[in-house]
Amino acid sequence: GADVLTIGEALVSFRTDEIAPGWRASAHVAGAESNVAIGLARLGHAARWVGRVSDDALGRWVLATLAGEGVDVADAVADRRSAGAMVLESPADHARRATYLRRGSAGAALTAADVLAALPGARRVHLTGVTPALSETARAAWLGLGRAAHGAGVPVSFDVNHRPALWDAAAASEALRELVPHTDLLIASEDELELVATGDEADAVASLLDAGVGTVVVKRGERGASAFTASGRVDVPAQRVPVVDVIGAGDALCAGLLSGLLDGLDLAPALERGVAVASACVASPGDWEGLPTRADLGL
Ligand code: CKP
Ligand code: MG
Repeated sequence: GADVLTIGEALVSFRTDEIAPGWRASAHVAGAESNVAIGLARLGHAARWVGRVSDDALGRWVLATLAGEGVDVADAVADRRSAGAMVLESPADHARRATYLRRGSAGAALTAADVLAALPGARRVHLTGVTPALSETARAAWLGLGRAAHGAGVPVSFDVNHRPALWDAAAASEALRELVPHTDLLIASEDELELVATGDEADAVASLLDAGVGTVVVKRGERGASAFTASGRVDVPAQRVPVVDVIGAGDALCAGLLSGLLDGLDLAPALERGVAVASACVASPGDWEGLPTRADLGL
């Protein structure tokens, strides 16, 4: 069985300096959940990714790339719709300079039946807030898998990953809060907390813990990350690295954190591994290309 099952849309990402007359781009595979799966595979874990990919050369290239990184894609579904894509100008500035071409894509056609079939045997499930923004069926797949996993005692991690280009904050908040009762480990950046809970950071974290979330991780960018549980708090500073490309850093943190938990580490050293993997991601170009192996981390 898989150590981690994750679901979502893998995108064709076109990177370019600037969309200007005569622009050229290079094509990469992207997608928050597939980034996490690659990060886990590089750290030696069995990662299974399920999503719909276009039934054409692009979809086959996406699957071959993930499989080449050691991700189990046997349960991925081919769909006659087009591949989802994004065009990224100047990678250091993801939030403002990503243009999505993913409405009605193959990835957005994901269904609950696609993903529930992959759950048996999984040790953990990892979900992000990108998937429910894609379509009603993807939202049902996301919530249905979280509910089924949590109900079966399989720990669910949830990276809030708000994408303002896909939906507005009110719609996102309503949908994202539905997964909270089924979440064991919630990961949010400081500015994403308000989407899933009310009040300042302390109040928001307390209400999430009250709602049954076992661990809340707050990401603070170059100031590191904190993890909160009923029994206390740990703070891990970021490593000082040259900032080459911050895209994928959140996914990298999730991969390292989940890796540590799968290895049986306590929360503090697991979060330290998450921050180390995120630092390696930030210091190298690409959403996941620079993610470290165990040897790179000295493990
Ligand atoms: O939050 P992160 O920077 O770790 O996520 C990056 C990914 O899936 C990136 O690969 C992109 O394709 C996306 O987030 C997205 O849908 O924006
Ligand atoms: Mg993120």
